[in-house]
Amino acid sequence: MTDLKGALIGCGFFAVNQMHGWRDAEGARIVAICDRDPERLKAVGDAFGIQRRYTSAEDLFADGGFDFVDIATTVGSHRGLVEMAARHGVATICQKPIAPTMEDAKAMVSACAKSGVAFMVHENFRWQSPIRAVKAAIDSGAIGEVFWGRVSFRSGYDVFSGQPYLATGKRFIIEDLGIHALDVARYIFGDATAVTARTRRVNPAIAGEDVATMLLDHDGGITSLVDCSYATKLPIEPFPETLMEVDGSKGTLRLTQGYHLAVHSKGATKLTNVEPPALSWASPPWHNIQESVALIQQHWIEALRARREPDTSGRDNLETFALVEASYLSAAEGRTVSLAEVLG
Ligand code: NAD
Ligand code: 89Y
Repeated sequence: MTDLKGALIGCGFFAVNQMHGWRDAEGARIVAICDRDPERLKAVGDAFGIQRRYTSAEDLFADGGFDFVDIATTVGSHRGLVEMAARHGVATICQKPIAPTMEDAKAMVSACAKSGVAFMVHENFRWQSPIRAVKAAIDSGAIGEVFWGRVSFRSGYDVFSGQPYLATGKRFIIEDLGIHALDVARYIFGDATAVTARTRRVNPAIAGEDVATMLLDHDGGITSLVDCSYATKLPIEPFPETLMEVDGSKGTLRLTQGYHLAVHSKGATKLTNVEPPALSWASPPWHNIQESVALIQQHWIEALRARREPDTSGRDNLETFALVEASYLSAAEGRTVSLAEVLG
């Protein structure tokens, strides 16, 4: 079977991981790249040996010659680029957060649906091996029926030096990082119906909130707590580990720092090391995230070939984005917000 051909738009900080992932992927390769910044375009083009280079997305689509586009720009450009891809009938992956508003996010999903093109949001945290191990342990029935859970990401890591734009937005941690933890909560505990959130800014040098605590009601009656912080200075820095606690009718599960998974059931505790492998191009501590990039890309290739909706399709991601919107609204107004209110 011939490789799918892809184009990547946005050759910045995170796209380098995506380019490494595509280089190793089975069944797809990147044939063209685009960035409006010529220096970044050159750096990625030279590093990955891509000859077709564009400073304008319009020119890239006009020339065509690829089956899908991978959009790794920041949120402000997502809608315009996804709609452009839909107009050209090109299947699309778009980085998180899908859009700045629910209106934009819905318009993007609808544009792709109308054009009949596949649309996936690059929501990779649920593809991390430790998160997959949690899901497998729950699905094995070892801890019985789940009634409570926690998804926690607390760190003091300096994310601003690599991604300076994170310090300048009115919204920070929920939109940037909490969005992943909220998606993991949906993946493990099911869709949510309501959220109650509190936020805080501790770091005076940034514009948005760097601490958020969210209480979620899930469809099946599970309650979960999703908490994230970039203002938490711990003796051993856990970045970028997502930690989890799950209580069930027959036992408990704990995913603790250092990628330790403890499944306690029937009076015995099974301990497993679930640290992801560091791929050849990995740069610890990012290896956990980097492996999940490779895994979500392989999932995209398989879904596209099988004409199956990807797990984190645009349609699916509206539910995750609704949790982001509902959390900001809840924190601003000090009340519980139902997902129906923000989904419309
Ligand atoms: P960045 O600013 O370093 O890179 C973005 C690049 O896109 C820049 O080089 C910019 O010139 C280019 N660009 C912007 N608009 C463009 C347009 N219209 N046409 C062509 N080029 C354009 O940002 P980053 O830190 O690499 O983040 C990129 C995206 O990846 C963000 O959405 C961020 O949230 C996401 N991200 C995801 C993860 C993850 O684990 N999923 C981790 C980090 C960042
Ligand atoms: O942008 C963020 C993401 O998606 O994962 C970690 C990150 O790079 C910083 O919070």
